[in-house]
Amino acid sequence: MKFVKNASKTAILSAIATLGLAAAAQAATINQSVCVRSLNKTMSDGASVTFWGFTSNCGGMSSGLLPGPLVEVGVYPAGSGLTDTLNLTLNMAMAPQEQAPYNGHTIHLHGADVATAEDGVPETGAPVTGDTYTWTPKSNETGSYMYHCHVHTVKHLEMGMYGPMIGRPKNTAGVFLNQLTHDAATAYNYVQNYVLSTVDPAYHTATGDSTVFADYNPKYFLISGNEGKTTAAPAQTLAAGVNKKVALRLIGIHSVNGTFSVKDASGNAKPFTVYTHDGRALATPVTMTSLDVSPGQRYDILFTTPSTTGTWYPQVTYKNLRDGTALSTAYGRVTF
Ligand SMILES: [Cu+2]
Repeated sequence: MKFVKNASKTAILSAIATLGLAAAAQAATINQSVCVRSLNKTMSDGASVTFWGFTSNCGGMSSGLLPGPLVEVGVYPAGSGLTDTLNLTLNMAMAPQEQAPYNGHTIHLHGADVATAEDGVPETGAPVTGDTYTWTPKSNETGSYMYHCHVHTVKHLEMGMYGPMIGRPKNTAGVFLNQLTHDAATAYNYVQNYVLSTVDPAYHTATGDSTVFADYNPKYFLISGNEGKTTAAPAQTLAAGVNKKVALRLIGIHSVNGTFSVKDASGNAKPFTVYTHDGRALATPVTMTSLDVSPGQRYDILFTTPSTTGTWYPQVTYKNLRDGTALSTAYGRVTF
């Protein structure tokens, strides 16, 4: 009897130790710092445009990134009681900035359900001299988000102050899943972020309340910071192989409209399935061949590459905000 009692005590202690270790591995706190640095980019016509980009490399001589570094936060299954916590810190040391009243920067976690104090909006009291922004995503916040500066947004967003932020499913052991949501049907072999943005070079030199900001005439049309003007020079590439599931996260930081499609080398549109919209799973996934992505919107889509080798071109046709006329198409490339 005594032996059994001792054994069970040992088992209980062992179980407690195991639980303690498991709990430590489950919920993560992600402490990530970014600062702001200039970068000069030579565009396809040879013109140089100055951007302000976020980077996690805050050394004095570093350059900003366009878009900023990926921020990924775990999202646990409903009912697990587990949450990851993101603490995203804006380090303002050596940041390029405008004169008052548009001095300083913030980070707005676009689409994330956060308290006003974490929202990075100066008009509702957010400091512009650096801060830490906290997001604890709920179980339904699987999908693509973005972070961006919310000071004089018309200028600072255009300057490149944005980056992708992902609410990515984790299992209860705290391991990231290669899925768009907690639905196993969203499993993928490959995933890429397609950050959509546009550039009106006049906005990059104008400051304050310049009348330049009264109109928007974009000249460059980007996917993840690159122009990708032709299928031969795509903005981003993926070597996927045949019969693979490819997920693309469409993150609309552009200031015009955009239509996304996936076409083969002959220009035939290929079907893809939309699983999430604006950082939430769709109740019913939708399969389509053309998807409009408006400024601020995000969609996560999946397609399966064919069983024979070839090339498809995921692409975005940017369109005039007022009348919908096509402005330019930016291409990606997936080989299989
Ligand atoms: Cu800013």
